[in-house]
Amino acid sequence: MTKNISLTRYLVEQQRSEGHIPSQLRLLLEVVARACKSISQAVNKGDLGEVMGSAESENIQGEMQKKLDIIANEVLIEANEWGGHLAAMASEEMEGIYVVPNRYPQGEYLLLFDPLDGSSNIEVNVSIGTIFSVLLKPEGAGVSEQDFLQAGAKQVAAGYCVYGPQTTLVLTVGDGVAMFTLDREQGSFILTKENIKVPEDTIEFAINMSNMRHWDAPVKRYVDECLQGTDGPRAKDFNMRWIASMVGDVHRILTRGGVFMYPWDKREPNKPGKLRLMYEANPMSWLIEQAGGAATNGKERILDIAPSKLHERVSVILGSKNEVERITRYHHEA
Ligand code: AHM
Ligand code: MG
Repeated sequence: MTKNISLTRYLVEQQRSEGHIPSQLRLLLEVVARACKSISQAVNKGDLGEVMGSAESENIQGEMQKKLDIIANEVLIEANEWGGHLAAMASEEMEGIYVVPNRYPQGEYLLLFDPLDGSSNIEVNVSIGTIFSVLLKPEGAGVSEQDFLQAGAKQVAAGYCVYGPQTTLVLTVGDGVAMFTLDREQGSFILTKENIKVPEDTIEFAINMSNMRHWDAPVKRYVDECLQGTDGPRAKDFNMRWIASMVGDVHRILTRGGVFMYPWDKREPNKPGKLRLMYEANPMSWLIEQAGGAATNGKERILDIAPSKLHERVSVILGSKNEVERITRYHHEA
């Protein structure tokens, strides 16, 4: 374990010696981390606070919102709107972009987030999290939704905070992946792992098996071969996990390897997938790539996809490199 290096110190060092982050980006990341601390507090209260249950409203994706989805969204907006580091924000929970109000100075960054990912897990006390992605606003006056439509490869910072048995913030600014654990006594995130590497091989896969009959042939082939274990072409037994919180599944993969899939399926053939490109797939894909893994939609690197709308969906296959490459090959062979 690294010795008591706070997130603040880590970011200052990244700024000073590595030159990865300008001061405005450092401020932005500190503010996001502070917001995650507040969200963690709210999540922790559970039934003791006024935070549980449905908000009786739907988001733009037609999904029912939980009270905590809305609380987390508000915490992130309120924390970030006044600092002068942002031009605008976009969220899974808001239809359009949120432009920083005129009463505050406008910065040069754009922040996207899924304020509370995996919210079906709130009531059952299973890990949930906040996912975020940071882009630079293209030059020019004003800010519009069009400014957000940049490929994931353009991200300047990305991360998530998982609210589980521990609250852990995981971050990349393009110089590898670092993990920070929230020390509740100190009230700060402390660096606990650096230079995270996802093993290239794995015997663990994560997919919602109940959708099997709806999958495409390449995904069926891959999972079927895993299930055959030592009797099949892979000649080894596989293990399966599905947390139903992408943050939880990705966190496991960054910790011990594995492959995560939420592929396109026939339930809604017109949608490319369930997960959203800009604030779920892109930040997670960059973290995974920064840790030596890979991320595709089956055919194309996720980070290369040019988005055409803010809430665009995408098929996601990410994790240990050799498995992701195998699944991609199955897609090309099909
Ligand atoms: P959410 O952002 O509305 O919470 O949905 C995203 C979540 C992911 O975290 C998770 O991987 C997936 O949806 C689980 O979906 P399912 O319930 O279909 O297994
Ligand atoms: Mg989500």
